[in-house]
Amino acid sequence: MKQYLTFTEEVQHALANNLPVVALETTIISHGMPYPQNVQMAKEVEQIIRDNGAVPATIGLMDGKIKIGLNEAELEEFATNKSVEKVSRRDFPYILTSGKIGATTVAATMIAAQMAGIKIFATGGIGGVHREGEVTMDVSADLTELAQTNVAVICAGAKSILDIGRTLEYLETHGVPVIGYKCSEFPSFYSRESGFGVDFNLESPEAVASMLAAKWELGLNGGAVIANPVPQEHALNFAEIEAVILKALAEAKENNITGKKVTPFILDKVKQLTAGKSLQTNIALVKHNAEVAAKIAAALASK
Ligand code: PSU
Ligand code: MN
Repeated sequence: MKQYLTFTEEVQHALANNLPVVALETTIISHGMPYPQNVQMAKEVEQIIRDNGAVPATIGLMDGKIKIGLNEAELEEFATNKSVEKVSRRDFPYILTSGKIGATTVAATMIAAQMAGIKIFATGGIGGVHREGEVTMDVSADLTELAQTNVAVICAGAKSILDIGRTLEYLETHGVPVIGYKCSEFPSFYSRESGFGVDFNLESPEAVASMLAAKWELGLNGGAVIANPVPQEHALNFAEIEAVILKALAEAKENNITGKKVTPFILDKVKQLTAGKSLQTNIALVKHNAEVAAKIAAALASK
């Protein structure tokens, strides 16, 4: 498997010396935000991780390799190249053997992180069970990955474009702990509330690190969701966002959008309908997740 991985010097050095490392995804760059905010966000997030005592490893597929850590030119490529494919578990073999450029989703980033020996991953929001998913069977592969791969995902919850209740039920069935980091309500990405609770509330990076270490020492395979609500000053109003989401969902239906196009389509509509506001919130919450993830990675490395 190692023949498919390449590392930047910074990440290789960190992994060889047991220093804290935080994985980052590329779909958020290629399919989640417009240029140039996407590449600027990517660089700032990496710096926040360094400032908080860990090494960032942004992950992407390029030239037949799974790159663990990207240089500036590569980040720019993911941010600008329109032919970058969205990669989940199913897509690895095709993207690698065709030499295409693949941006990793939450699921794919978890897989690559586990291959590289990275346990902590920061992103914006996870995929989940889509609304009407009980009919369409549109359930993100992020959830099946959380069920089996030993990587903790620090995120601002799940966007309410999803059916958050069914998403949490799915995670419960598959034994994935949902931890509220300094909160007891599961956040819905742009907002700090969702109407749903978390399984456990933890108040420090050390407490999260201890829980993760115990889970994996017990041989309980799978990931964990560490839900870190967007800081209050950047949060959007839940009811306002709901109205926007209903419009976006209706447009997706009208246009018969299916498969892996669903999430990027809806995210793009939400972005258009909220003008620049949602983008600022999105950037702020990713930065906050990076900071918390770096602290958890540092606490885990010192165990
Ligand atoms: N949710 C967001 N922003 C995102 C995504 C999800 O709020 O950018 C991206 C992530 O990369 C996630 C993927 O892993 O979409 C899920 O896609 P799908 O629903 O097709 O599994
Ligand atoms: Mn889907």
